[in-house]
Amino acid sequence: MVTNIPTTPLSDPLKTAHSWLHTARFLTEAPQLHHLPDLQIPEVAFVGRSNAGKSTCINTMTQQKRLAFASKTPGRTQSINLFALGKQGATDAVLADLPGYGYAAVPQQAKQRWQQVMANYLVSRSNLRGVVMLCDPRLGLTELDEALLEVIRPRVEQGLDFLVLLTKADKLSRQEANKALSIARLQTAGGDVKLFSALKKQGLDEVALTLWAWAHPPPTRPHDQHPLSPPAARHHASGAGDG
Ligand SMILES: Nc1nc2c(ncn2[C@@H]2O[C@H](COP(=O)(O)OP(=O)(O)OP(=O)(O)O)[C@@H](O)[C@H]2O)c(=O)[nH]1
Ligand SMILES: [Mg+2]
Repeated sequence: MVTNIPTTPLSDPLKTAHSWLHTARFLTEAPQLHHLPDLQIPEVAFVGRSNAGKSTCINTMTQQKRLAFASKTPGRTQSINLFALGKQGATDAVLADLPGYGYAAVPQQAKQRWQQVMANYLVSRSNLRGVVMLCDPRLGLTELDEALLEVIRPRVEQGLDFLVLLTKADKLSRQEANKALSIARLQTAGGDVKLFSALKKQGLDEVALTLWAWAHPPPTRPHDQHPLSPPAARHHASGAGDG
């Protein structure tokens, strides 16, 4: 008997993306940059002001209540937390939850130190493939967000993927949401800006598809100078000097 052609979940890009995100598990916590493991797989960083909803967004996308530490108290996330993605132990990407910036109660010195750590991370993390900036639309993109945009601009020009999520969209009317979208698009010079609500489960499909695509770029891209392309001269002939 001929069996039916299976419609496997994996044939549906949306299901593939969501089920991939649901594999997330804690990988490591790095209080400083030198504690970060040297990874060769794509990394996507979640950045934004304190309390913007970064940890909540990660928990929502991975469908896990307490993977990342979310809290009403700003400044809850104090280290870079990495979460591994990929089925059956085959890790093929990581999500990085970063501490937020701009929290008023943090002493000035600690603020500046962290801003420096984050800038260094964004500039130097070699496997960084994409950045999701989360922003509370009731505050809009602040000076610190704009400073961060400046830090990553050169890498975005070289192919780093970038997305702005206006979080807590459940708190906005449709008119307010449209206005916030327009302003953020202007501030990011036509960047990709989307609405997101963990509460109302708004924007989850778009974010899942985006993250999946970032972590799984097609094998042949037109400009092969992508930052994650393996250097051509990586495997030089060894044995020089052998006689
Ligand atoms: N209404 C609503 N509240 C949200 C949403 N997302 C996050 N929050 C709330 O916002 C607060 C901060 O969320 P977090 O996810 O801890 O924010 P964070 O950006 O990780 O904060 P830091 O770790 O301090 O940088 C919490 O009280 C969340 O419940 C949302 O989509 N809607
Ligand atoms: Mg957090």
